[in-house]
Amino acid sequence: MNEFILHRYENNPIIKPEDFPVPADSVMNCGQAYYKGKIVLIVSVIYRGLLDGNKTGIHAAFSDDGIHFDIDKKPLCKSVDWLRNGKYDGWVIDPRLTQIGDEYYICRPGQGPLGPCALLEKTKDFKSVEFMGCIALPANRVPCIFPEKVGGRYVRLDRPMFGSGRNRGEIWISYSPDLKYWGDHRLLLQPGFVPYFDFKIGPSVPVKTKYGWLEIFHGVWDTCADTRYSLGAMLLDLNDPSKILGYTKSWILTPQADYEMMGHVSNVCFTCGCLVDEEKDKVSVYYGAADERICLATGSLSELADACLKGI
Ligand code: BMA
Repeated sequence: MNEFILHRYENNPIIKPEDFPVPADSVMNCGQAYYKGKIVLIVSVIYRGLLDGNKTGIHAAFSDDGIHFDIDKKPLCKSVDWLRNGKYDGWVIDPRLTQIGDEYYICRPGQGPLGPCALLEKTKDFKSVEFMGCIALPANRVPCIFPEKVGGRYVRLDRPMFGSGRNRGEIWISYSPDLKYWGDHRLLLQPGFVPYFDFKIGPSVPVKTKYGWLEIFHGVWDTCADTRYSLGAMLLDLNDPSKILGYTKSWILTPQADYEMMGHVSNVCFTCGCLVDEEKDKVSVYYGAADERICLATGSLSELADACLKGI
């Protein structure tokens, strides 16, 4: 059995609702990237009351040491009125952040009656975003775009989902010439395929490493009382990411600390990505704990890669 685990930062949580520069009820989760020598998180938050008429928003936060963050007061992303008839953007959460060159792409769910569609925005400076459109029909929760083209095409992982039954979401892979039109869809991973996530699984933004594309995913276990959100990992072939090189045989982080087991939604460890420092052999995961605060867990990249590969 895989015994690899991510190690919690001892002074977790690192961002709590009371740390927010505007009144916040819950700090849900965050996209993560390197930006001008700093770490940038784009943090989704449920406001206490409304901020300029919005219940949710996404704020950029910057740090030199990865622990102390300056959080922008003004939201980077908020609800966008992009449809002529009807509404698909009521709940601004779960941002997946991908750097491609000097541009940063943000993919987030546009919530509507049939479930979420996927909205794409981009920024260069984390001060404002350009809305690029809807890149997946409902119900599809948050495609995660790879940071570079593979074989001349953009690539993404996404999570089509269905309303009932045991399998309520699985990970697919697809390709695009321009980030807008996507096709060549293939199934990558189903919940039953990973023994510890029986209900639904979902991707985060893959990171290129010398071992392959590192993909941290979340999986949901449906207990008789509640659900439990844990993290697992897999490695995908660098030249053909539809090929799984291996995945962890058990979770690498599961709710065990008080701040993960109690909160807005209890028993949740949820991430939108991870950061890798190959020189330091380090993986850092900024994750949402119990949908209420941002925490940090780290581990050895080579040990995690080994844990994935042993799962073959
Ligand atoms: C998922 C997402 C996450 C959340 C998780 C647990 O569907 O909406 O934002 O952390 O549920 O509530």
